[in-house]
Amino acid sequence: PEWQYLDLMREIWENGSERRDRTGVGTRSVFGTMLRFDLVNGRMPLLTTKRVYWKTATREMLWFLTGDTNIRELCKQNVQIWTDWPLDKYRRETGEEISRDDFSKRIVEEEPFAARWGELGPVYGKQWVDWPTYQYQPDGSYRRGPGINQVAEVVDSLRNNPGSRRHIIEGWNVAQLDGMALPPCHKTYQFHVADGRLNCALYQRSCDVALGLPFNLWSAALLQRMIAQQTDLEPGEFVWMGGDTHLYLNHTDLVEQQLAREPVGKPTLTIAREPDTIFDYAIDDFVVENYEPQGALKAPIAV
Ligand code: THF
Repeated sequence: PEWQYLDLMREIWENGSERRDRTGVGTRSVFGTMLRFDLVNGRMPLLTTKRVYWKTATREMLWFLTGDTNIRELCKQNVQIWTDWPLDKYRRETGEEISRDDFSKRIVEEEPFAARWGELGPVYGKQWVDWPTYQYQPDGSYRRGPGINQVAEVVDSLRNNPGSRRHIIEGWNVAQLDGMALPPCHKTYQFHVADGRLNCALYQRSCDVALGLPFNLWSAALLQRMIAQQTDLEPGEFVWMGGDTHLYLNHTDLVEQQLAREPVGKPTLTIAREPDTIFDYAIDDFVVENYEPQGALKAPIAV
């Protein structure tokens, strides 16, 4: 299964179209791609050709499920994968040359600073568990209605109506895109029940194959595993679909080193306990075994 990832990486590097992108770094890109993984026997799409910080990705997923959109709780756990966006904004608006470590420290130690500078806008977590609604009044005005918890609703619909073709969690709230630090990349999750197994498809509109995709694959399969546990289904297939699937031109070293490696071993995930709801998981519930990856490969993130 990991070969699919390496083949995709090679295909983009060798045959992708060079495009200028939002970040100005430049990419090689292929449009419309698919990877499939079978999650039987605890198997997970966790790459072994480099070390993937699956705990970091797991903390991020648990943070999404709380509905939080401020980086403070991530920074407290020393998860810095979202810090660069608020940091960039802070530097642009204040002109101050603060380091990432110092910025993260202020976010953790100073609540008002976090409130002012740590907010990402209505990104994933907000849309997933509190999608805003509007109730239109007879005079054409509207009031805010109660938010929709899409995650809870999907767990319910999987339990009560497994044959439905509408088990969807959507991040792309058109009306709120301009308030988000970054519009959602992994934007649509669809779940599907067949033969007692829970399948999941993820559509990702834009994918940083070298830095983002290893995290995205792990995280989506993790969500699938948690939902399968909550609905008493066996984990089935995980299907990943990419729109603009790209490699940044400054990731050459990572790509060349990773393509020279071969997958080793079959890592598995066990969930140590069954929490009461999908919102009650904790980091220590997740046990990864047989994970002996090759060394980490560092590359700069495009902001
Ligand atoms: N923007 C870009 N350009 N790439 C992305 O992958 C990406 N994301 C999220 C939002 N915007 C993105 C953020 N997720 C890392 C991993 C995932 C991220 C952001 C950064 C990263 O730097 N990973 C390093 C270090 C990890 C660590 O030290 O913990 C790595 O080696 O994997 C994709 O959704």
